[in-house]
Amino acid sequence: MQVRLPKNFFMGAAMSGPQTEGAYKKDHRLESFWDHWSDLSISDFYNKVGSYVGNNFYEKYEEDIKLLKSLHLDSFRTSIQWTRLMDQNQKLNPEGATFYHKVCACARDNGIELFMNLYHFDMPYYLFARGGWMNREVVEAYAVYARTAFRTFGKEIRYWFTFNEPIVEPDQEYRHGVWYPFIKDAKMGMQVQYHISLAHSLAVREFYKAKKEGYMLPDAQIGLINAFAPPYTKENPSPADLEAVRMTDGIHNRWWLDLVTSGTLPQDVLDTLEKLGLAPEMRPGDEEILKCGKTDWLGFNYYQPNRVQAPAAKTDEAGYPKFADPYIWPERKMNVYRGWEIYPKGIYDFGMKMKREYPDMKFFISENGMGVEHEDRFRDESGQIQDDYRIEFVEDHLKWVIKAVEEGANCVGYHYWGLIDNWSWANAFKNRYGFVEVDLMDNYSRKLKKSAHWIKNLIEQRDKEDM
Ligand code: IFM
Repeated sequence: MQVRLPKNFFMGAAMSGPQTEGAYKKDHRLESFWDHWSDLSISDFYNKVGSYVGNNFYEKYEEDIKLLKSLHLDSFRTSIQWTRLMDQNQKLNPEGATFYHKVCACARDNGIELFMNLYHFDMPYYLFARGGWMNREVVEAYAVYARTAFRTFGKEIRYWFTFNEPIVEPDQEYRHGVWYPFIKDAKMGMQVQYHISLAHSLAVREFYKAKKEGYMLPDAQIGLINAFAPPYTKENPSPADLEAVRMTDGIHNRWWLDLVTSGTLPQDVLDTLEKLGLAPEMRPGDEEILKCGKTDWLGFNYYQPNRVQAPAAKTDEAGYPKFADPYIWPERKMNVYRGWEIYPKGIYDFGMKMKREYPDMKFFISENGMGVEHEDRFRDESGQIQDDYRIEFVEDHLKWVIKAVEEGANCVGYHYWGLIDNWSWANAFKNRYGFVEVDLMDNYSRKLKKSAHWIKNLIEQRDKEDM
């Protein structure tokens, strides 16, 4: 298979506000969940680098957007930080708004299509202190924030997203307890997941309202982005292995896919949760809210497949029912730095699933990338990082994306994560993902890696053929 990019296909890159902006105290920005955790226990972060730094996008956004353009990328996703745009009385913070207006203007002037996400795991701390996603008031507060964002930037941004990877906070903060506040409570995890689903739906309702009232561009679109890790099991699965697949797929994928395509949650999953005493608390009228959750399109973040098998024990260490154990595929190839399996065909399998089961929903690959530790050792004499492994990774994935498109998947683009090395939560700057290096010892200066030239040539080649 040769990489020949489809025509009329977004080729861009993704990053996020909390991972790039830095300037954490500028514009009267509020304290975020991450700032609070960093203050509380900086040793939880790789090399004690907390949430404050980003990659200095706040100062360098013009340089970065020009960089995108110079690499022939046509689109760029980032996120508004709730903490920067709003004050603690849930009113617009004009200083924060000015920053995002400048980013929008810069993208427009450089011909870059901005994909704007509203939430990337970055809750204002004062709301987290009130219970975070466990609290219905926070769901309401998110709707106010979304409404404010749509009405403030509606004429400047065409492509909007409510959440990035809404599965991550229920998992990391409440089910697996690996992020602050380190809770391991399956029931809370489901409640948080449910409340995020309501928050998404209320935001979509606000989007269409704002559109109807003329605040948005006439062709504005709204979507949701999730890490839809395709589920796999053993070659000759037992009924119990298949049951593990059903619930893993149900909670991680179908939950969100049903929400954005039909405004419902998968009944078989809700039934199982009910039987096990894990069902979220739902209020009268919620069904109507969820019905508003249908979107125009979908972002598919793909890094790794989810291989599962029947759990060895019925309950986990906290006594909660267990749906699955990991299954180690004997042939797996790993990204050892991140501990994630590399399986490019997963991207194609998901594309085919979308074609079969959700044929009316268009989607794009909203994240795909390779984080590598100590990239310095791959520097050549000229000082450039020779990241051939990244080129191979992207090439292998793009081949499967193209195959899916050729076989009828409604996939309209590919965004690499992340264009420029950025801060990655508890891992901080441990694993570098960028096509562009950030030198932390030299005022966050940017330097192209080998892969930046490669992607530029690939897109240039397609654009030349188009002429
Ligand atoms: O850095 C993250 C991003 O915030 C969400 N998707 C996965 C990336 C790489 O770990």
